[in-house]
Amino acid sequence: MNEKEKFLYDLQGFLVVKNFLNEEEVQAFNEAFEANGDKRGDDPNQATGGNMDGPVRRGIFNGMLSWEKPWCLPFRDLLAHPKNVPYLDTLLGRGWKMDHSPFMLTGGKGTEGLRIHGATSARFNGSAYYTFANGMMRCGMIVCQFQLSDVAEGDGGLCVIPGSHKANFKCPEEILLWEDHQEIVYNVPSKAGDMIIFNEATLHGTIPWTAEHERRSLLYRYSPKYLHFAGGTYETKQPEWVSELTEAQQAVLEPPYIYNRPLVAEDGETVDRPRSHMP
Ligand SMILES: O=C(O)CCC(=O)C(=O)O
Repeated sequence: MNEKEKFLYDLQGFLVVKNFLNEEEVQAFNEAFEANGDKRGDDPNQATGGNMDGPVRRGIFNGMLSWEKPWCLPFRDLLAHPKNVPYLDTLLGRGWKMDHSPFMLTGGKGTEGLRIHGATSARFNGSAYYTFANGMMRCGMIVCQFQLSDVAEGDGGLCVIPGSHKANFKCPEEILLWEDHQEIVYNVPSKAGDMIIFNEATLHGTIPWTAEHERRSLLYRYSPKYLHFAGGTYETKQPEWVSELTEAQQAVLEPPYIYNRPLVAEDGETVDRPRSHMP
């Protein structure tokens, strides 16, 4: 993570990494979703009023890490992608983990949005937070959103309120519902292959989708080694198929703990096993 990226993430509470995935990787994900179209469900999270409402439910895919081979493979390869290791090390410290099962948000024109949410700094939140101390950024859960189709500003999809990870006051309801001060809400433009990293403390949500083409955003959420945000997956034990993964991928699915933890190395394939618990 270079100095410009650190400046932008610290300032805004999110960062766009252009061309994170190459064309072949984007194609592999899109092919996997097309081959498994029958697994699409309705997102249990629904819009709750204001300008986030829309006539169509958001579509969601999940469980991709255990899809039949070869469809699960690109998703497994993304767990400890070597290009992502420096971002995760810098934002979470060494020893980060998958928070819960990755999912893909999708939907065509008319798909509803989702109310803006996020912890901010208005009160101490031990699971979704942003701190800077001793020259280091540290975050609670963060979201890596990989775009599999293009998003122009105004198309809808992910929106953020830049800088709100440091906000000290409660966000007014009418802003959360995108009814008032729309000018502070940024619908992040991005291309297929880009990665947007944002902090769960940054106010964020979904603007209803207006483009003719389908939204396709793949979300991986990571937490520091001592934390698990969302219950239900990879919280207390490894999945049955863990032996099919590389050492690094296995380390990413370890439950939260610190002592004797394998730490993903820069190559994204191997792990370091430091003797100290304070690497
Ligand atoms: O990308 C989006 O539509 C918003 C995702 C979201 O709200 C979340 O990850 O908590």
